[in-house]
Amino acid sequence: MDYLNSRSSWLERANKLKPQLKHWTVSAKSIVKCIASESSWQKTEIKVLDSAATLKSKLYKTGDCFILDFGESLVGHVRIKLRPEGRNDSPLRLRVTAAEMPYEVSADFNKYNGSLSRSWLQDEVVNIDILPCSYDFPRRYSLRYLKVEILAAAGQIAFNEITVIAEAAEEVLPESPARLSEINKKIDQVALRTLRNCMQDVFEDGPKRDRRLWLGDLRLQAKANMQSFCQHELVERSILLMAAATDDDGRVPACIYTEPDLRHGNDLIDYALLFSDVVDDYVSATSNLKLGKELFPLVCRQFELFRPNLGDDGLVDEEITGGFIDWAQLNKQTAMQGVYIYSLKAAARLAVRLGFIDISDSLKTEADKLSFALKEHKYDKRKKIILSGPENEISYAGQVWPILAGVFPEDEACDILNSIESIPNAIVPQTPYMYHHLVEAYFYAGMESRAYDLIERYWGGMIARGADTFWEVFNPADEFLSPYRDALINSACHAWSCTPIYFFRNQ
Ligand code: RAM
Repeated sequence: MDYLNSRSSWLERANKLKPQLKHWTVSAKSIVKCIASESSWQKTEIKVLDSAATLKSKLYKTGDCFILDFGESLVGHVRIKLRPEGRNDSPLRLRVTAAEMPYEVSADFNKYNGSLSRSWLQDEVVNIDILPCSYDFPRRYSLRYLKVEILAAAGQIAFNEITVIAEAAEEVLPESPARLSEINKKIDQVALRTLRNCMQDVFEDGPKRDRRLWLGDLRLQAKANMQSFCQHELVERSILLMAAATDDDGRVPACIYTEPDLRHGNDLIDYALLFSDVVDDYVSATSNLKLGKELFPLVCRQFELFRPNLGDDGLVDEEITGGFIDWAQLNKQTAMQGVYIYSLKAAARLAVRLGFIDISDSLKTEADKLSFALKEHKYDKRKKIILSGPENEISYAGQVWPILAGVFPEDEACDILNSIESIPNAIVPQTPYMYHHLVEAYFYAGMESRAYDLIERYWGGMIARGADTFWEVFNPADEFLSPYRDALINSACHAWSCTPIYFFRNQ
């Protein structure tokens, strides 16, 4: 396992590719208030009270509070310039709450009851000893709104200016293709902002949470980036970091921590398999065959680690665990079978690029064997539906992944995607990650107009509910849905939602 010895050199090279972040200053646009509204998303509506330019002439005292809207979702540091009016003999105590969503800015964080740490929520209490001053908050926030509460002041306080010093590896959003409809241009720009705000030292999954590199998110970000910002060095850095964090068994992590030192985070077997697709996309975009050759053994190692999950019948274990697929209660057998075949085929493509023809052939043979087994044992030919696990469960994920893996020809894939619509209890996608794959399956099956309809309905649906970056979780029928038991912790600028960029330019 030679590649284990390469880990330190991969890390060194990744460090050299650290991007110089761009910084720009954005002033608050309006002073707003939140009102409870049954007809608004998450029951919260934003009403504009005044232009933010009027802020410097307003005076605030202990107990006062105001909310600013920056007019756009940003990632960066908040800067507050303030001056005392009248008595100035004590420190000033403020609480600020940075929020991505209207609901977040109005909620009481003390009632937070989610499964992830409360510390992800973006509020802070600060004591400012000397006034007047310009104060930069040390923590980086992902925000559109900022609530400022004056907890204790000697006299009155005026805020001369409140700005965000925004930061990301890119600043300017590329233009949308001219041929797109107005709504698709809007979707594209929101998707570009989502991707831009996640492009930091690495491709983060979400700049509010988890603020780190996940392989499944990286795969989609890299596809979108390849068609838009073309920041290949950030992709290379992210791939090298993933490879450098491989454990002693040769397992590529599902996520990594880069600070204070590189650490291997969680493991997810589907993400590890999809490493082949990430590397293949990168090599195809950059022709960097040298890196492809270095990483190829690691790509193949993920398959070796996965193979104990296969039975003699060529099927993935029917109760397989350890894969992500989607945030849904789901039997993952056939989805994982699809991911495995898809990943083998990506590695076979990569092998051809690298000139490893024999290896490519044997990867394809394995993929064909598993495709045959799936069709033989888990496909209801009459109903045109793929069944998963001991209970023959039917889910979108269980159809979509085998379709993307090329197990079925285009017309049959189309039949399958039509059949599942008439099955009342089929398990539906829960996240933009799974919706991305459903859209891709529609394109594969030649169902272009269905693909565009879904983009317009789902991603356009977020815009209709106020989004200017796309969310981690979106189910129009369940506005407080959260994989973490409390929607306050959801991320509203989430990498895996940025892929309309890719569809609009790739199809
Ligand atoms: C969450 C994040 C991330 C995703 C993993 C599986 O922590 O949303 O984007 O890849 O789950």
